[in-house]
Amino acid sequence: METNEVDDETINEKQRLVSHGEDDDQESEMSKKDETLRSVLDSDEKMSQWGTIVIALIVGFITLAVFLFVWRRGRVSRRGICLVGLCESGKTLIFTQLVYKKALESFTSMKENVGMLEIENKGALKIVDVPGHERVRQRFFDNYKNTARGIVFVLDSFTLTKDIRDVAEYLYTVLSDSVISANRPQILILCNKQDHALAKGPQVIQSLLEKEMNLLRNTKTNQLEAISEGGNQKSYFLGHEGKNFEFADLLPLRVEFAASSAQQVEDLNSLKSWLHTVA
Ligand SMILES: Nc1nc2c(ncn2[C@@H]2O[C@H](COP(=O)(O)OP(=O)(O)OP(=O)(O)O)[C@@H](O)[C@H]2O)c(=O)[nH]1
Ligand SMILES: [Mg+2]
Repeated sequence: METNEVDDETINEKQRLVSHGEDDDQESEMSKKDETLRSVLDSDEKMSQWGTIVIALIVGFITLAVFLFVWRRGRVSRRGICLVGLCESGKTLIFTQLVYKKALESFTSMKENVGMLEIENKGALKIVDVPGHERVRQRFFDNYKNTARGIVFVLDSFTLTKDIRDVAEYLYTVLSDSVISANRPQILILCNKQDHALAKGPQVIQSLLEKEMNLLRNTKTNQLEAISEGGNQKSYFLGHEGKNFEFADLLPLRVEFAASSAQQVEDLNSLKSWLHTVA
């Protein structure tokens, strides 16, 4: 009798152990399934993150491509070179030397001259001689400034000391023009009439102009402050505040200086090499 009871207990214990073992198996299977599900979900999440990154990259790339296309088209379509400067500085003589390859005597221009100049390996540039007369120069400049790839500001290196105020005024107007600030054509200040014995050289002219532009900037800022407190004086301000005016501070607008004499075509070589880099 006793032996039978012990046997029953042993069997029960065995059955309990077996069923416990089955529970463990089921649990571990469940946790395995959980893990698999989690890893599937994780990989789905990673995939969707990658998808977002790839889409963002594609959108960024397309935006950049469109921007570059529009920018390049704008630059390529701008093939104009505007010759500006006071009356008698020599713009028309420079124009005839470049376009017609000869020196033609001219009178004060009241309208623009336009001609094409082929630049080796770079295509043609449209040269525009803008009259210097005060009454008409702004109108003609406005007509051509949008297409300007470069601006040549011509000055008479002999009469500069006498005309410095007028030269600086006109130069200031050109450099602070909103279209010029936006398109940033290359600027060359051409110190013409170097054949004159008393002509000043480009370095002296640069420092004289910087001093004059500095005075002019102070006058303009004071005038604007008097007119409107906190008005749009920013658009007239050239260079860095709290520092004397320097052409180098106009960057990214690049302003260079060169010397020339328009009577002989070979004395226009510095202008020609500048045109070659700009084209
Ligand atoms: N000695 C000398 N004379 C020059 C030089 N460049 C121009 N001239 C003379 O200066 C005078 C004026 O030249 P223009 O080319 O007509 O001047 P501009 O800048 O077109 O003047 P506007 O049409 O009034 O704006 C002419 O008699 C030219 O022959 C130069 O480099 N040296
Ligand atoms: Mg002229």
